Amino acid sequence: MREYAADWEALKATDPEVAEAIAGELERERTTLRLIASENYASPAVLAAVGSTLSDKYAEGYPGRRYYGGCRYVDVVEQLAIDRAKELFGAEHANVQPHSGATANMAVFGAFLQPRDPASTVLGMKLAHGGHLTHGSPVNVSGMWFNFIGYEVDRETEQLDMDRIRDQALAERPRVILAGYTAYPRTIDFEAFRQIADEVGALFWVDAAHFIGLVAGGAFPSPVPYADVVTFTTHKALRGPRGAMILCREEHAKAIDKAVFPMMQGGPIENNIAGKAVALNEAMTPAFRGYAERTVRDARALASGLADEGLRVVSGGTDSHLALVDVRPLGVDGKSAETLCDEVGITLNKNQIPYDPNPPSAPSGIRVGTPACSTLGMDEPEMREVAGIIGDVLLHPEDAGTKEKARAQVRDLMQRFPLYP
Ligand code: DSN
Repeated sequence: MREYAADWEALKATDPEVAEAIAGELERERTTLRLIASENYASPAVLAAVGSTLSDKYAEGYPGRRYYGGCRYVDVVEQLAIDRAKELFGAEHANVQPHSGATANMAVFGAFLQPRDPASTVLGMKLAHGGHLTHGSPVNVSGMWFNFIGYEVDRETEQLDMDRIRDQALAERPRVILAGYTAYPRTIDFEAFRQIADEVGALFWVDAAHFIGLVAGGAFPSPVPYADVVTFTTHKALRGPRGAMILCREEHAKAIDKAVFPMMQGGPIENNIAGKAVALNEAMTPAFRGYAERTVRDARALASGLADEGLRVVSGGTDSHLALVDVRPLGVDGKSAETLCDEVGITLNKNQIPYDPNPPSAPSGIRVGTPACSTLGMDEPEMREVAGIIGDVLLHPEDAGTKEKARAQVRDLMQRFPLYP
């Protein structure tokens, strides 16, 4: 039998317009520096699984319990993903079907909360302090249908204050306490959260999307021993395909599985699940541990380099893959910093900082992350170089010569650390 997966020549011949856009994106990725904390580069093996013929198969249900015939091989793949997730993270149960972080989080609501029920309260971090859209934002179903109460970081340290969170939990008696953020650079005391949850009789949920890859590589504390349920995307620091997973204690397994399918989703995307299985296998290797450690080392080097350039690093540093940086000391706001960096080939996010006096459209900060740079093999010297480029560009926003030099430096850096064969 002849084996077969994604075929670039077939795409080019059949649909040159789509092929051209994909080629353009690859060229963009090869010539610009990726500092978006939630982005990465999946391996060729992960991409091959995603581009495979498993895309053609319906498989509603779970391995061994499907609503479709012909599931022999997708069962193998999905069971491999489940077993590897359980082994890698030491979890009692894994559901690998969520299409995205948002649907994984929806499944948690479906499993444990009732819509429009005042008693179904969730205590989570405010979006403006580093939370996420699906953690109770009024424009998202989480905030429209469920009763979220927000905690904040401490105004002085810009870090979590577990005593204040405990006081809030004692006062509000939430059903669920949520930790895990999109713009919080420090470690999270999962044990302290567990104790608070036990004290008030709440479930403890961690949205680990940003840092689960670091957990896999042993470079960040694991929430799994402490949390009832852990949700995460697979395409960020974990470096898998676009998608998500849920880990939980055995006692919640049935409720979570039912909430994913049939409550929130229909057919699982088995080619993406194959990509998740491949990524989990890669995450078990010593090379992945090296990458995870380098990611944190790089983030620390980048943060301290940016501080040397005169920027203010929120909370004074980082323990993870990202840093939140107040750009106002250089006389710019986050929006113009994002645009200026984009002009020289560095992609990053504008971001609000805690207690930001400025609106989300023109916030005071930027968020920088190192997973993609670390995947390419960049280390501390390169991060200092990058900090210097950013500092130069933000200090001389009108200077065409500075920008031209910065663009050349970025291209040179990307040539030294080439992306994809
Ligand atoms: N959009 C992601 C991020 O950039 O942090 C979170 O889902």
